[in-house]
Amino acid sequence: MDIREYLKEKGKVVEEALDGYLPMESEMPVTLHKAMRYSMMAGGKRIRPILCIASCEAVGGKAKNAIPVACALEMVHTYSLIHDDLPAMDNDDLRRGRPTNHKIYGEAVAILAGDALLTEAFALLTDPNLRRAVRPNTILDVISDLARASGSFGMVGGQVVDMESEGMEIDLPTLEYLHTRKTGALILASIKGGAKIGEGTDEEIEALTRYGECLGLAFQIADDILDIEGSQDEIGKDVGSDLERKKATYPAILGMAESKKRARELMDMAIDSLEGFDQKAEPLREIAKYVVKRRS
Ligand code: GRG
Repeated sequence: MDIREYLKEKGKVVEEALDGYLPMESEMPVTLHKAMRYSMMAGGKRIRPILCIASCEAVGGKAKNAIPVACALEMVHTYSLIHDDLPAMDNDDLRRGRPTNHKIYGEAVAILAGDALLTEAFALLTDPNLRRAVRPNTILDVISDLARASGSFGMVGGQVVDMESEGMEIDLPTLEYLHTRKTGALILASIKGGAKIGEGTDEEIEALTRYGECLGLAFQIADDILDIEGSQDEIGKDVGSDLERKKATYPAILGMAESKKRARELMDMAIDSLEGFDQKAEPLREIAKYVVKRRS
């Protein structure tokens, strides 16, 4: 299969759905809604929503039912990027190839746009269409997973450990602890969310959890490598910012060659986890290869 074509096609489905779910720019409060749409509709790989849909389809579920969950995940992810770019955190000027949210709308609105996206993401998971199509307990389970993945035991917790590690020498277990939470938790929630909405069996969800854990870490290693080897055009943000901020990264701790080896090992382990799945899981296998070999 042509993974680039697949990502383009599913990305378009996600963007159309997001366009429908997000408040219109003309709706009051106009500035807030413009700021939310500015970052949401700025492109991005849409890898979390696509993983959610691919995982749902891998267990034989309907992609249509995964769409609200996929969009909620992208809203949580985009909120985290807006807040991560703020002067109080990474103080970045560029994101997704454009000026960061606070550069356009100011810090206060950027904070509130992030807050609103996080909140609206959970409102979206109570979407009436979703409630008609999927059992309420399954939806509650997905909401619980997303909340845990985003909160102090997940992404926000990982971000705090990351901030506290800046300029310090940390060991590999600490690095893996923070990345499993900062980046890995939401990626894992995307995959588990899709599998649950698709009514996967316990064994399937367990296998996909292993896939998600490996993929999340592989994604972060690839991101660390791209921060050094990518170009600004490819990654849509400034290059070398991790080094400049003395951030703990895989290349800094393991060296470049060993980091690339570790990413490939994790890719192989992710693909091996899908052994019991048929060709419906082919997109997930290809996404694992794409994540490690990507240039953007
Ligand atoms: C501020 C609560 C809070 C959390 C921040 C996700 C995050 C935690 C920070 C983002 C900074 C960063 C570079 C993290 C490393 C990996 C990562 C999440 C990269 C960005 O995700 P992509 O590559 O971005 O999927 P696109 O733009 O393609 O969606």
